[in-house]
Amino acid sequence: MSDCLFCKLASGEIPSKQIYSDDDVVAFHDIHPVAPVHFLIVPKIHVDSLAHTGPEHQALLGKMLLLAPKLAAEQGLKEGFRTVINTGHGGGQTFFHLHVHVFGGETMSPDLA
Ligand code: DGP
Repeated sequence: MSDCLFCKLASGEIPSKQIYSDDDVVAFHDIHPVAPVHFLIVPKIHVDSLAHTGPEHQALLGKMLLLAPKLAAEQGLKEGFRTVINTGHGGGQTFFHLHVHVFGGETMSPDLA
């Protein structure tokens, strides 16, 4: 996906404030944070969205979710954090490369909206 912004962010072709990288996954701070700490966990392979995953992505999805509490703790989110995966236009997704939002640093409303 040569024209995918998140592929370029994940490969480092476009710079970001990166906090984690391994062979499969990268995490970097969101450019438009909605909380004092807001980062994204992104696969290095291109997958459009959560709705485009299948059994072949089980290990990757597990790795992404297991990274959320680890990186949240490293970012100082001692009191908790929120994870969001926007999926599709109806789910508020604006960049069609799978990513997990992790944010916190202030008391979050229990409301999902
Ligand atoms: P979503 O709506 O779930 O597709 O979220 C996309 C997020 O991506 C949005 O919160 C802003 C973030 N974002 C967009 N462009 C960039 C960028 O160039 N760098 C970084 N770090 N984040 C970006």
